Amino acid sequence: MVQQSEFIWFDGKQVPWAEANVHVLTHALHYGTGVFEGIRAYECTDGSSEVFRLREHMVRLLDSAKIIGFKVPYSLEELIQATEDTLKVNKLAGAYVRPLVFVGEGAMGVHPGNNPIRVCIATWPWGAYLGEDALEKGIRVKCSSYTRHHVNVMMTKAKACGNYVNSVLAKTEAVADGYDEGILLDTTGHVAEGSGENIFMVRDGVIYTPHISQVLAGLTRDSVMQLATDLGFEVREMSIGRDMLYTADEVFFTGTAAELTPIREIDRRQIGEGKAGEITKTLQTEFFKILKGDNPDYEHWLHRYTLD
Ligand code: PPE
Repeated sequence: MVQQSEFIWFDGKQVPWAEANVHVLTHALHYGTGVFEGIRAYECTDGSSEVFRLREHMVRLLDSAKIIGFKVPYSLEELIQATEDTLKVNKLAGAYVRPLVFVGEGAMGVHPGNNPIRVCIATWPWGAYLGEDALEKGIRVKCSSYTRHHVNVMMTKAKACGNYVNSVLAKTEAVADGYDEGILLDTTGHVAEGSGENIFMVRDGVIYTPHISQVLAGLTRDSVMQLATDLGFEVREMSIGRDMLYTADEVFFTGTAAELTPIREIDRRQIGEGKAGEITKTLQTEFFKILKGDNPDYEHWLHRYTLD
């Protein structure tokens, strides 16, 4: 069960958690007509808090809406302010933040017509996405029997609700088969991403990740690529076959929810030494320092706030 907080920002107001409800004929419930974000806020070492890359997440939310064709009734600045206000009213020093823009009730039928565009921002405490041990010991994953979206079937750059049925299929299959997560291959058979994560591999000290053409442009992916480059690692984007993952020295997932999670086994093959690799651990340590506000070089990624 999600750990409830007191208020959810809904269409411009702070609404008590239990009252943030919609009608069953909400368009988005029927046709997946919504876009969302996943953002995390962290409590920093100095006692303040920060929302990680809040502005970029909200830009991506507005971009997702633009791709699907929704006009969001709030500005970028209003969404940023609403997020900070919601964290504060809920007295959350650290949290997961879930903004959702969706087509509300009105007309039925595929055409969204003049149905209202509704916006909410929920915040709640959320621990390690793939289990407590995952960040330390790594997880077991399988290549999914489901294929990731073709770029002209679903809009892969939009974090659209409907797109996630594909993720749900991959995740439930992986869990039912005894794995922690699934890796989806793209329509050419190359590695795309996890059900809710981007993927990286390390070979001979070089870090590789699939091109962003068919995957979500993850902000954690972008952050880790910049961090790794700054640390002196070579980072390359390229097409990756699943066989290349099998023989990689290290493989890891990145995502707001998953943070930086090592992968220790893929399709019953041990990856590297079957535990978090050295480069993965270095990146994890340095990334968490940034998230905790301990690396001033990346202060521009942090939206700081304090609870009164
Ligand atoms: N790919 C997919 C398909 C994806 O859903 C996410 C985030 C990423 C990559 C990584 O993107 P970023 O968070 O910007 O680094 N998935 C969100 C939702 C997870 C969920 O179960 O809900 C998240 O991590 O918040």
